Amino acid sequence: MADSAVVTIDRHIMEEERKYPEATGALSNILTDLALAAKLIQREVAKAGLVDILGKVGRENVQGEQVEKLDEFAQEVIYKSMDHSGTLCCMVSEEEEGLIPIPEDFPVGDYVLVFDPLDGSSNIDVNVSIGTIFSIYRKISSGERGTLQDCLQPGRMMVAGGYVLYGSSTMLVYSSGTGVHGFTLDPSIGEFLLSHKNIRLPNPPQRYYSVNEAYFQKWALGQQRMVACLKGMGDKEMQPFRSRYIGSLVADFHRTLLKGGIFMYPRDDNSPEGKLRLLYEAAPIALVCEQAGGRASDGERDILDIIPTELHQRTPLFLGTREFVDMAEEFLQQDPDLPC
Ligand code: AHM
Ligand code: MG
Repeated sequence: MADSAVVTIDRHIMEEERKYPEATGALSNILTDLALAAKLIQREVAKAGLVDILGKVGRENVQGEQVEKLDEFAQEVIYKSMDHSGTLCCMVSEEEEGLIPIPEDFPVGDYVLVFDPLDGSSNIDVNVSIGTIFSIYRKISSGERGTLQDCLQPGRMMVAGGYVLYGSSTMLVYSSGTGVHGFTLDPSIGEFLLSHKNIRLPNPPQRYYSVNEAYFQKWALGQQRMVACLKGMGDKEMQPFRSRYIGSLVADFHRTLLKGGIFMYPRDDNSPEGKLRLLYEAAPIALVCEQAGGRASDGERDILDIIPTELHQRTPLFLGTREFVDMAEEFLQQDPDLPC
């Protein structure tokens, strides 16, 4: 690929596919369809302040949370963009309780799409960045149509994963296991253009920590001790970190990817398993993080090694610069009374 060339996402996906002569083109089709869905969602997100699309629908999703209208729109757009291409055997979404079958009258394929159509939805009506998170797995069951077994695969089996960030610009960032590629939507031509080649977490990183400290009292002592130490309140001399927290995973991670630091959503007394969902949120972000040279852990093991047992399983999440995630694991495993 010539360095000076303007590379659209379609061209990039095609050029990636050519590296694998045995590729059928199905994965490329899925990524291309996802990019189209992202543009449709972006168009509505950008209009959110203009039209009467805001406000709650007045019912709860399977997580027991209020569903925003844009969530429903994003869910529908992704489903409709992906249901007919003959590349997927089923889908699962954070917004739906069970497996989403491909309609009987459409052909099926060998891949599973796992997605969170619009994450960080509490930020929609305050003009703060939100995102779509996706991952793609190969079907492993013998049947033609997907089963739960196809959806409950560890992140290490992921074929591709990534996210779309609806921020001051719209970006699509993904990895299919050969590095991380970032594309920015040029609204004047409606194309995602390759803007961030082979993204790596910076070294040296910014010393940023990102966590919702309102839950401090509900954390385990090791977690409390770690954050106190990051603020420079420990006994040892440690250059204090700075704090950044948006409350929108895609945006908090995207900053971590480009600047370095650590993002944490630990378990607490109210959420003993953490809040974030392993399949829809943690695993795809973990793939991008690892592929960019970072680490993603639940405090004890790599997120990508966890074998899910339930579609809506939650997990604690620590991710970002490798040495900071290692440090978090040490804090969580040490005697909380130790000085830092
Ligand atoms: P959602 O799936 O309901 O949008 O919730 C997920 C979001 C993440 O984007 C973010 O990291 C987290 O919830 C913020 O939670 P909190 O408000 O507890 O800090
Ligand atoms: Mg979510």
